Amino acid sequence: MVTGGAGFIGSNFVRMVLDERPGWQVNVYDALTYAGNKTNLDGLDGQRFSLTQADICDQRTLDAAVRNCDIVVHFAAESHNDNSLAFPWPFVNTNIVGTFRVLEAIRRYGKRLHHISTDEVYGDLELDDPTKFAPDTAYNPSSPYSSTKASSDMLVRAWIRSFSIQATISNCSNNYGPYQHVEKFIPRQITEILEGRKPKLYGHGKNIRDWIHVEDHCSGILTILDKGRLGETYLIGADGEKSNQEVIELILELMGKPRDDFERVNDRPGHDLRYAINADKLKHELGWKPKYTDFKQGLKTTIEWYINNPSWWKLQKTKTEVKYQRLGR
Ligand code: NAD
Ligand code: TDX
Repeated sequence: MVTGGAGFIGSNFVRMVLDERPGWQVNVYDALTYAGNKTNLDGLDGQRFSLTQADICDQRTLDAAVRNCDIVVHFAAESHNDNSLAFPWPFVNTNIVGTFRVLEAIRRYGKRLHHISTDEVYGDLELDDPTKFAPDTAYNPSSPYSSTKASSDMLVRAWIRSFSIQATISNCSNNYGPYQHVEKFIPRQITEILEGRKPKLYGHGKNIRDWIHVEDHCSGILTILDKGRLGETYLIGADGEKSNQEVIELILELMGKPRDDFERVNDRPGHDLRYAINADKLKHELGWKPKYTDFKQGLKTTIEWYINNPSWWKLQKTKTEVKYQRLGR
């Protein structure tokens, strides 16, 4: 069972599972919020795939779905920092209360859980800090989004210790690739250019994110499901640190525009400066390694996906830019 399986990473994960695990059945459990899209799951094998459209906060429906599965991979979340600054409540509700509901269902029916989290729970690093986030780094979240994800991780840890549920956690860095909502940095810039506008860089643009292709995140999760030790936390990252300005310049170059053809817009309040992941535990203990080590190439194929799929993003684009206009970003 994959909660949030109609979203960006969840739908990529479902596709990978159905391709690579011929004996597995997948039930996507997703409320189809503004971020979930049924068409992300178009064309999947109807014999091995089903969709339950429901909220993780609805304990009855959730219990019925969990009772019928072996493993829950829990992606469902409110996932966008800018939204969390404008309207924090859905983040508290889905990310904290919703994860509590998932944990109670897991406890009741004795199932295995893998909880999907983020590197943002660790706060941010200075640009010149030689250390990276590791599994023993102290939690220090900054935004309503990251603090609710940190809270959800704490609940999972407590349920592991107090109730001996069978669970693992992964904290991954910034993903990019096909099917990412256009509210997020990379698809927003690609689609701004495709609509004849300039990319939008927040503040000074020196902020660093540690980019990983979504398929590498998904293969990391599968590795943890196959070989991960119960009760453990694994960090997933592919050594992809780039400043936001560098990424915008690369997108412009790949789309045949001058590298300085972008605008600077208002900064995000409380904007984290830098994230960086040390994924040694996953690499050395479980033998995982990323496939997409050439960021420029991964970005090129991502740009091609957005060029080839305007009907997928046009409607969400209009709504998203109305939201950004209100925020002055
Ligand atoms: P997304 O916003 O694209 O998808 C979230 C999905 O969850 C959507 O399909 C939505 O309909 C569903 N959902 C939201 N609230 C729900 C609810 N109450 N009940 C049921 N379904 C609900 O998000 P994403 O980028 O695919 O992120 C997935 C997970 O990965 C999240 O937990 C996020 O914190 C984590 N993560 C994301 C990144 C990243 O770079 N995008 C990096 C690390 C970790
Ligand atoms: O238009 C923009 N211009 C800009 O400069 C947008 C949308 C963003 N930015 C900056 C803000 C960040 O420094 O780009 C960086 C990346 O922004 P987002 O795509 O919003 O990602 P981030 O806030 O880093 O969080 C992401 O990574 C960790 C995901 O959205 C989270 O779900 C994940 O947990």
